[in-house]
Amino acid sequence: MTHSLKTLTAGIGCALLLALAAGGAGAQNLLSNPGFENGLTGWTQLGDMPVIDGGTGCVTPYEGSHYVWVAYKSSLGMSNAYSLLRQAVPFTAGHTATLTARAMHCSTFPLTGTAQGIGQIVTCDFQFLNAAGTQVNPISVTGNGYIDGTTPTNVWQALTYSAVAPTGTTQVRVRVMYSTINWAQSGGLVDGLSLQDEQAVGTTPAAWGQVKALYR
Ligand SMILES: [Ca+2]
Repeated sequence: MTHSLKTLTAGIGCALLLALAAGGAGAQNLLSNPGFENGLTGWTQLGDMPVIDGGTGCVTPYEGSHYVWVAYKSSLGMSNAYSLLRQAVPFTAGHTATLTARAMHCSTFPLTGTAQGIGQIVTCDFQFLNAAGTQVNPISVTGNGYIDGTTPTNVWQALTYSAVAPTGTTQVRVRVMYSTINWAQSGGLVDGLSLQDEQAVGTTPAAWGQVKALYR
C-alpha cells in the first residue's frame, strides 16, 4: 500500500468513526417503553396516577399509538399535586447523557403560570445516582427539559436535557413529571423519549468491526 493510499484509508476510517459517533450505533435508546406503547410498563409511578392517552382530546401521539398524560384533575381523585414517572438505567461516570422528549399541553386543559413562579410545569429530565442510590449532581446541565404556561398549546415541543455523569455515577434516572404550585387543574402530555449515551459508540464491537474492516 502506498503512503498516500494508507493516508486515504486512515482518513476514511476516521470519517466512519466520526459518522458512527454522530448518530450510527450511538442512536441506541437506553429506555424501555420510551413512547408508552406498552402503557406504563418499565416506569415506576409516584404521586398521582398518570393516564395513558389522557382525556383531553386535543392530540395525536407524537409517535406510535399512545402517549402519557400527567396532570392534576380533581375528578380523578388526584391529591398529591404532582405526578411522576421514573425509570433508571445503568450509566457510566464521565459519559454524557442526553435525553430528548416531546411534550405538549392542550388549550382545553392548559398549564398556566411559569416554571419560575406560581404555576404548573411538565418536566422531562434525569438525575444521576451512585451505587448507594443517592443523587449525585452534575457540574452543569444544558437544554430545556420542561414546558409551562408560556409554551404554545396543541403543538408537540422538542425538549433536550444533557449533562456529563459526575464521579460515582452508576445509574441515570429519567423523570417525567407534572407538578403544580397553585392546585389549578391542568396537565401535559409526553411521548417519544430517548436517552443516549454519547460515548457508547466508539467502544461497541459493531462500530470497531466496521472500522477494522477497512484495513483487511
Ligand atoms: Ca408513543
